[in-house]
Amino acid sequence: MEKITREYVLRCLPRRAEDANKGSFGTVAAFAGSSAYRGAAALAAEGALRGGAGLVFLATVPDAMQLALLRTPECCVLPCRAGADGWLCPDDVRAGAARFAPGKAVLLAGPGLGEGAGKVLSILLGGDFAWKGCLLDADALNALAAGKAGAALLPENAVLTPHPGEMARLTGLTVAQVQDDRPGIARRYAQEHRCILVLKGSGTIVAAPDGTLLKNTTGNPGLSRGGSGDILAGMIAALMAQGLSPFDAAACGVWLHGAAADLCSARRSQQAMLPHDILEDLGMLLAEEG
Ligand code: NPW
Ligand code: AMP
Ligand code: MG
Repeated sequence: MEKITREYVLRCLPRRAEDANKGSFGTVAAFAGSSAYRGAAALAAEGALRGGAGLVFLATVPDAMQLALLRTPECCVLPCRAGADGWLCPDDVRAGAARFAPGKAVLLAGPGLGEGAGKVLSILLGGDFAWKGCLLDADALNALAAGKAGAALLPENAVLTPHPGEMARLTGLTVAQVQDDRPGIARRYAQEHRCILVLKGSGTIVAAPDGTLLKNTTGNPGLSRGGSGDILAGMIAALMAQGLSPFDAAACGVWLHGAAADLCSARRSQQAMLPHDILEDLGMLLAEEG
């Protein structure tokens, strides 16, 4: 299996033309977070902003929105009440999605959505909206696995970013079985579901619908803490918004996320580094490589 190389990533990375404007770098529409998981919305939005998207819109409950805007006021708001059950209000999710012209925005859904993910996903993928691309993570994957997304159809070439626990839910296998044949399981799922499957963890695998596999070699156990995956989801969605193919965006996203984490651990230690710290290192990495 081939590895994701620095040269491949540098070849794919979007260039920012002198006469560019924010419209040149695409829009990410993130549906994330809940009162229980406020940080996940902020981290996904921040990952997308630092990943280079021209505009990042966030739909989340008010207390999570407050946190996201405190961290990154660059984030645009899709107002969303908390429903009676505490999760994102379905009517507001529909109204938020309706703001984007067909094919305009890359959809990012899942981080921190909790039990509300099924309803959210059935609206976002229910056929009323045409997304430029689609990235599903965390509870969006759990909802798919549990059949809670109703008749929602997985768009072709959607990017799915499960960790081994989520992959086990998607496939009905145990985590140990998933870990025992990571490449085979990732490839089979990508082929059967016509999606880009990113099986996270040490040596992340990126699988394409045609059976192509790539393995990542960057990253370290300093990433083994809550919030790392939420940032990765934002970074990959931002690369899709900037025009990379879903497969290239996934491969470049995992490589950059891991390479930034490697710089970060040298500066802060694997023990003390935090997921949002790596965005500082991502900036240094891109400044050097650019
Ligand atoms: P274990 O525990 O090792 O046996 P869940 P979650 C397994 C949000 N977050 N290798 C693990 O197995 C997310 O976005 C919000 C092997 C366990 O079974 C979600 O919405 C944060 N096994 C929600 O929380 C910060 C692995 O998976 C299971 C593995 C729940 O997401 C945190 C745990 O996964 C979080 O991002 C590996 N590499 N990785 C916030 N600040 O708002 C995982 N497993 O039950 O899906 O829980 O990933 O924490
Ligand atoms: P999540 O579990 O969704 O927060 O995602 C965790 C992120 O951290 C993924 O990008 C994983 O690939 C990465 N990660 C976690 N543990 C390790 C590890 N031991 N080595 C490399 N990357 C890791
Ligand atoms: Mg996660």
